[in-house]
Amino acid sequence: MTTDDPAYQALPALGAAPLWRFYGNLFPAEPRSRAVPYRWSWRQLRPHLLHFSETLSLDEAERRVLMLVNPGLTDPPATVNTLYAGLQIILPGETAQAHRHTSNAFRFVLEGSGAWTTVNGERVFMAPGDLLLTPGWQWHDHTHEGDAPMIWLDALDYPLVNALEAGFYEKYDQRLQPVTRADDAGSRQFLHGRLNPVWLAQDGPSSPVTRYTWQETERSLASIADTAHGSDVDGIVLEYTNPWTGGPVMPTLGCRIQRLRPGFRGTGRRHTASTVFNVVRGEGATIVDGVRLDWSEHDTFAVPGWASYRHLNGSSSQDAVLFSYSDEPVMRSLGLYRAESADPGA
Ligand code: GTQ
Repeated sequence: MTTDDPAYQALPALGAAPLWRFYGNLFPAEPRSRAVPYRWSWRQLRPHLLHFSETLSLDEAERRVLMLVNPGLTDPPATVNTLYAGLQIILPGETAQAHRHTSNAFRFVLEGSGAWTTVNGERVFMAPGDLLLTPGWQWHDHTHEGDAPMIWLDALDYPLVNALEAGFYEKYDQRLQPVTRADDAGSRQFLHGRLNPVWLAQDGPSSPVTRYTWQETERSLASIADTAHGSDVDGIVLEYTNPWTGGPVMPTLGCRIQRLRPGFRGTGRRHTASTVFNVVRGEGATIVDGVRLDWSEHDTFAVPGWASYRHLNGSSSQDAVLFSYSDEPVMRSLGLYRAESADPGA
């Protein structure tokens, strides 16, 4: 059969296609992410965030956010294949409209204090390093009553949810929802994640901890410092957990914090999960498929699925601390998680 066999031309109109011409792309020997390794510079992006905070009101924008768009994933915009990251800024005196969506979301606070997010009637307060959850379909609005701009990293799973054609969105009929629960109730009720309230029952697939405070996170990192070597790949790495299950904080998103000791040079690895990192402190580099991503405080960087990577702490005297989130829970629950040692080169 030759390539100009006229029978090929008849197929599209009949809603058919020859599998043998698509086979290699449909069943690749291994995943090839369209996402590329990339680093978003905090130092370069922050002035643009401040600019838009002065020129664009929150009546003109539902949220004032710069999306962190992977050069390989521009339409629809995403940061890695299944996940999104954005930098959000809110000024003192501002409020952001209450809404909800089926996408799971969280905030990781970078700068400022005095803001809170109200999530299903509970005010959840923010300080740098705090992780605040907004599980799917929970109403959320933001208010800032501090005295300087507040900036945080937003993460959502909308690339995945939209690919699954399960995206729903609804605006609340007032700008802000009423407060119906005690402030920070979710994090206070489950403070340790080891002493759980007996009168409550698991409600939904996500963690009931609305706020994982930096204070607790840092205490956990410090308390383990002289007891463990950690992983050769990731150093001392801790997973934020759902106290009901011990599993990830949300069904589509797992969050971690890791400390790379001074001079740390990680071994290489790859896994099917796609990961986004944010640098809490320190400086260093992550080599991803031969590309060197140099990072310093508050930078964000992307490690696509099945890309080989290794982390390097650039300092011989200071720790580096990285926050990260990935779609590992999705990969695991679907039986698609694979991981192996791999040398990223360079
Ligand atoms: O703050 O609710 O970056 O709904 C994207 C979508 C932030 C938010 C984003 C959102 C939000």
